[in-house]
Order: sequence, then C-alpha cells, then structure tokens
Amino acid sequence: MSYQNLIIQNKNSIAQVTINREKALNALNADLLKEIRDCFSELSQNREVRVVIITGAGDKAFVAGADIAAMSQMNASQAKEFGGLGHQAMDAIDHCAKPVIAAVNGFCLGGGMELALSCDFIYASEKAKLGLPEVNLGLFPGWGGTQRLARLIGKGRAKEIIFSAKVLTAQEAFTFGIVNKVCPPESLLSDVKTVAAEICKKGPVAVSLAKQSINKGFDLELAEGLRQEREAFPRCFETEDLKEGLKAFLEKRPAKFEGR
Ligand code: DAK
Repeated sequence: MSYQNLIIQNKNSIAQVTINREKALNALNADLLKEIRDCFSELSQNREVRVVIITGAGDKAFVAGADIAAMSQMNASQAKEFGGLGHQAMDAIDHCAKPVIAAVNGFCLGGGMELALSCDFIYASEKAKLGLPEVNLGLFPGWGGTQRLARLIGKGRAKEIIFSAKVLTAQEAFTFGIVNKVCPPESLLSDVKTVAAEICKKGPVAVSLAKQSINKGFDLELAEGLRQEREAFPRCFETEDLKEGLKAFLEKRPAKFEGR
C-alpha cells in the first residue's frame, strides 16, 4: 500500500513509520488518521515485521496535535466522523500484533500525545515537549487521552496535566512514568532501534501474546486478568518457536525464531 502522509521503511524486521506533514508540524487531519489506521492494520499482519517504530518528520515535532485549521471548518457531524477516525487510528496501534514504540522527537501535543500513549512505550528526545493542551481550545482529549493517561500514571496526575494544559519536558514526562527513556536528540532513533532489535531476537508469537495479555488484563480485576493470562499461555505450546527456544537453551546456542 502507498501513503501520501506516511513514510514506511522496513529494515531488519523493524518497520519505521514517519508521519510526514512537516509544514503543519505533523498535525493529524482526516487523511492522515485513515492512513495511520490502514498502515497499522497492514503492519499487524505483515510477517516480515516484528517491531514498529513511529516518529515525526523533521526535528521539531512528533505530532503537534489534531489539525486545528481542519477542525475550525467542521460541523458537528464532521467532527463526529473525525473523532471516530482518531479512535480507529489509535486503536489500530494499540491492537497491532507487533510492539509499537513511539520515538518522540519534538512537540507531542494533544492528539499527538494521545497517539504516543496508544503505543506500547515511549522514548523521547531531550528536546521533546509533551502535553494535552486541548482545554486551551475549549476541547478535552477525546482520542483516548483521558483514559490512557489516567491508566498509565494515575488519576490525580492525569487530571493535573489535562486540567492545567501543562506542557511537560521530556525529563518531567520521564519522572511521571509517561516516557521510558530520555535520549539525546541525535541518538533518539538509534536508541529506539537498539531496543527494537533486542525485541526482534525474542519469540515473536510470545511477545505478541504478552502484549495482548498485558493490554487485556490491565482493564480487568486481578483474578480476571490472571484467568485470561492462563487461557492465553498454552498457545505458546502450539508454536514451533517454543520448541526452538527450549532446544536452543539446552544446546547452549541462541534461538532462531521463525514467528510460528
Ligand atoms: N494543527 C494545524 N496546524 C498546526 C498545528 C496544529 N495542531 N500546530 C502547528 N501547526 C502549524 C502552524 O499553524 C504553522 O503553520 P503556518 O502558519 O506556518 O502555515 C506551522 O505548523 C508551524 O507552527 P508555529 O509557527 O506555531 O510554530 P512554533 O514553533 O511557533 O510553535 C507549537 C509550535 C507546537 C507550540 C504551536 O504550533 C502550537 O501551539 N500548536 C498547537 C498545539 C496544540 O494546541 N495542539 C493540540 C491541538 S487540539 C477529537 C478528539 C481529539 C482531538 C480533537 C477532536 N474528537 C473526538 C472529535 C484532539 C485535539 C487536539 O489535538
């Protein structure tokens, strides 16, 4: 599939998705949201890909939010459709069968932060600024921000960030537990690729099941979460990868996983 607003590069089982609307600081319009949704559905099925990285074009922004100029032209029904597209795009990332890492290289605001929060984890450049400033515009974060941020860092901290529209430095976001690692701008992508390459060496089915199990269980009572983990676990025993992993250990060599 070809995309107008995304650049996709596949190398060594890692797909890098670059949001490419640099002139508008990579702001999310309807076309871009559709492309993100379709691209992540495709990557989820793509057997050549084990890990996905998402970043923004240029050195200024990851994504500066929903496209404010486009929103200013919308009526209520268009806004509803736009809202639905945002959820479809974020869900396609959240439900992607492969781990998705956000490489946040600059402004990561509003819908941009909601997009980063739908990834499995975030590495950020020292120069990045992260926040949910929607209330400055008379909106509130409506693409999962109120839900995903509160689940990640707790209700009180999420409320402070959302109500005050406070924009965090990368270091503050790290302290809050939003960002896993703060990197020098020049090494952000290579740091993300290093962790992606580590993940690529692991059993792909096991990594994918672990992602699903964490995500499903997070919204459940502990007993329910443990039940779904118990149900998912035996699926590893249906894979060639498990046989290979155990055999490789006993033969004292690195495992060579095929993802089946
Ligand atoms: N949308 C459209 N264009 C944007 C943009 C945005 N979010 N952010 C920046 N741009 C454009 C600017 O208009 C400017 O375009 P030109 O004037 O050159 O044509 C260009 O990008 C460069 O931006 P600046 O000139 O402003 O650059 P500065 O370095 O001075 O400032 C900035 C950078 C990031 C601080 C500033 O651009 C800024 O404050 N941008 C807006 C950030 C923001 O408020 N983001 C949140 C947007 S609201 C929904 C669910 C969710 C949402 C919406 C609906 N539903 C369920 C329906 C989400 C809403 C949001 O994300």
